[in-house]
Amino acid sequence: MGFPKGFLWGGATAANQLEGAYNEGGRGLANVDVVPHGEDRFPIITGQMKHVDFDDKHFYPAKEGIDHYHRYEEDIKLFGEMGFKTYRFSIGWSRIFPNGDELEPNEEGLKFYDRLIDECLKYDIEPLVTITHFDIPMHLVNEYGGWRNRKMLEFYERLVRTLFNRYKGKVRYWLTFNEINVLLHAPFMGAGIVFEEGENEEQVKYTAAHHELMASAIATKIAHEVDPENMVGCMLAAGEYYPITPNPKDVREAQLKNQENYFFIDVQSRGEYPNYALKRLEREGIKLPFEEGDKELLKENTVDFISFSYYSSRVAGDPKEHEVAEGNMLGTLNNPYLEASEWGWQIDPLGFRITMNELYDRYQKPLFVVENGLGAIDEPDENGYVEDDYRIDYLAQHIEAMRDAITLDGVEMLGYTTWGPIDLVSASTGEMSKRYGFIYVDRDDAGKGTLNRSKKKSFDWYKKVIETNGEDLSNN
Ligand code: BGP
Repeated sequence: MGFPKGFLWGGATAANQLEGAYNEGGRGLANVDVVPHGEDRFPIITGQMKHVDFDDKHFYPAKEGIDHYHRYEEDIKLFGEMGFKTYRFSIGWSRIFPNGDELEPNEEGLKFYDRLIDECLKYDIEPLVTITHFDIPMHLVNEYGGWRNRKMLEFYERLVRTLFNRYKGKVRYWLTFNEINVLLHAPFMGAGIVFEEGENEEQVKYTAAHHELMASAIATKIAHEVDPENMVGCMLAAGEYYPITPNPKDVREAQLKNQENYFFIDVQSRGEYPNYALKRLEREGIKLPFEEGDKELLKENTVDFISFSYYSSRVAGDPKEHEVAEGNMLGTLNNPYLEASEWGWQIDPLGFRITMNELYDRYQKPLFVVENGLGAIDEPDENGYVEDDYRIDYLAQHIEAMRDAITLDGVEMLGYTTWGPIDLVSASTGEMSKRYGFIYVDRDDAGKGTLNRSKKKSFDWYKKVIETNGEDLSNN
């Protein structure tokens, strides 16, 4: 007994990390366009440094991405060759509504996604669409302050209505917000927030959180009205926090960290704010901007499935007493039992199974793994071929853990999409050298290279995994 019949194997990407063509087809500027590669990236994505336009000092990798906008046919063909059952991609909001507050969509932007979706369907690939993956039209940031403003609900509603109507019968699986909990850790990327000096940042973040949660419920409502066949999911940056020791203080700390993340999914899946959050926010003097009807809307429009990304587990405890691990947007201590990637992300396949169990126990809804993978440095030969056994190892161990969760623990699972089946720009660092793909893309961190695509060793390996529905994970 292995993976269920019809299990959706595939890969996942995000518009701003691969499309490029940032000023073509009538597209407007987006927050993610102006986020550079280099040391300023972190203060910018966290909203600490105001940087809302291009300058000459920085390199902006999203401008060209990997030029998928012009090469999507070649890319989807390669996904088809691997036998993808699904492809997760995101919509560039500013392609559809260049400023975000127009009344009518940009037809040329929609035409691009028409072609992309038709290309998927040609290879029997089920599209899995993320409505927003860390992107907001820049005009909405400048004019309205991003998701701190309730006006965003109106703009988002117009976007989703357009998409659900246009792709009715073609797209069934939708995700409202990528890694919604990341808005607490990277508020410019997750919610278009730039902090004003001296303002209460927690208040701003939870105001934006309420607005995104409301927007997600509105989208779920409309999706079901337009087509009852639509399946809407929330999306969590997952990875269970372990306590660093059995000291109850550490266990409590891990519980709090987990609650901070589950908070979003609790609302999206159960339809109400959890008591632990209401009490904590009240204690901290943070006011949730509830308006009449919000409670009912949240309650009546819960998601159909729970999707999540998983790269690593995390460890909680006192950072003054224990070593802190590097390289993660959501902070963690070092786990002495685990090896780490070149970027310091700790590798924990059993943690994957633990996380799936936690999520399934908590929500009792089908899960969908929509990101998992290893960011690593690849060294291609002269033909662009990479012997990426390290990537195969990582993925095989995680797929095995997922199989255990399904077959031994009874976790209900819809599918699995690896992150970045084709090399693309890293969200946290802006690098190209942090590669996840089965397909190598000739481009470096400074934007040099032919952009040629070539298959890595993992390409044929993943093809075999899909062909055997996860039975054969061997590397030979
Ligand atoms: C998730 C994001 C993706 C993606 C991935 C890998 O947080 O949803 O957009 O990029 O992580 O992270 P990175 O690109 O920073 O290595």
